[in-house]
Amino acid sequence: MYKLPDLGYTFEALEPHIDAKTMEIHHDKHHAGYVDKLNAALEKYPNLQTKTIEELLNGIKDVPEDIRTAVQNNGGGHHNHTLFWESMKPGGTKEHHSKLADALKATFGSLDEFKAKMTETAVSRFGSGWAWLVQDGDTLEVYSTANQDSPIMEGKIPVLGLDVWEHAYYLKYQNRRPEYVEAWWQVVNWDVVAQRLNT
Ligand code: MN3
Repeated sequence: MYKLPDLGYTFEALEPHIDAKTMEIHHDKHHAGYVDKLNAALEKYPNLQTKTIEELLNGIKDVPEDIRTAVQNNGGGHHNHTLFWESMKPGGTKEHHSKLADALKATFGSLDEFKAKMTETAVSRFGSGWAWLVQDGDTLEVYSTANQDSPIMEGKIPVLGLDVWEHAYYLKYQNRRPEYVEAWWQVVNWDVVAQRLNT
């Protein structure tokens, strides 16, 4: 059984950048729904229930066909959102990690250029999906996935993910996705991003 993780902070903790009502619905309804549907899909496959969520997503092609789409959508949704909550912190943290800064500079030119690329990727994602910073072997890459597809399904390691489904911002920002993305940068927990890069 997969479990809905706690946020680690209160619903209103990310105000004014991300509003409390959005956080409450996003965590308690959307994320909880992915977890419930994932568990329901795995009910008749006990051997899959003991896998970590990463193992499950990494082996998505081996998941029985009758539940593969359900696992892709809801398993992806579970992992993506868990990573998303952990990637934010009230007030954000400073980007002072030298190894992370060096890696971003080597790949994108500078931290600002990385942010611009991630922002552009998030804003231009058509419809529902995610913008990602991923590690693929020795290289870093920014790209996006549709729906709840996880980079893990493609053998990539998600380092930072930004949810650009409308449910992530519509109550406060309506159609103004660029404003939401700009606000989100204010609450990024770079400590966690740096840790992911090191593993
Ligand atoms: Mn979401």
